[in-house]
Amino acid sequence: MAVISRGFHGRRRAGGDKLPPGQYETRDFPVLSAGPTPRIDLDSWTFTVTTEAGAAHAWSWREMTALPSEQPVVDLHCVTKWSKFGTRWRGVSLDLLLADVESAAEFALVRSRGGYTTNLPLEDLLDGKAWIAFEYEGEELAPQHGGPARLLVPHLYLWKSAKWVEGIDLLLDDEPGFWETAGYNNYGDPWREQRYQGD
Ligand SMILES: Nc1nc2c(c(=O)[nH]1)N[C@H]1C(S)=C(S)[C@@H](COP(=O)(O)O)O[C@H]1N2
Ligand SMILES: [Mo]
Repeated sequence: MAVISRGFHGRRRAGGDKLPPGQYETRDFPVLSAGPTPRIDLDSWTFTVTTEAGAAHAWSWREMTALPSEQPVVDLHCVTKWSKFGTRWRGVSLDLLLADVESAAEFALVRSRGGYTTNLPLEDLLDGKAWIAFEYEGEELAPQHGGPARLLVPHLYLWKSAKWVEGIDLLLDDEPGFWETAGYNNYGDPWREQRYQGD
């Protein structure tokens, strides 16, 4: 028997297929920070990947910005329910940064200036899904949005996109970060509406 599900095909939410459940579209770019915006000096800026064996791989600002970069255009989804479509960034892919890093880790803990942390499975940083981003809409990334550089991992809720990123620890065992310790979901997939623990 052929079943045609008219209801399913006929219904489209406002925002079309780009809006995850429970979200609304905004044109603004709200600022959400758990603390003050740090002032970061580019001459002393470093980004460090540390493996589970303690090996450190570090890039200066000059080294980072001299690497081949990409210009991802992505939708952002914040757990406070706003989504912003079609944002354009420039950044270096984590695939490139992790290519020569020897590790058996399955988890990552991202660290920012000021003590903010967030965790995610290492595979969520790979395969073109994450960048160290330092430009937004053709301009240097503004301090309140994480400048000089932030993690950009847009397929997860935006709290995973750590602003003022300083490094990533590669871990054999998962370690919850700032919001994950405070009751937010450990993974944070907007399409499965994983806002809080237990979602
Ligand atoms: N270092 C740091 N990164 C952070 C935060 C923070 O407080 N500190 N807030 C997170 C949260 S909850 C969100 S929603 C986004 C907000 O990014 P925006 O301020 O650029 O919109 O940054 C995330 N990254
Ligand atoms: Mo957030």
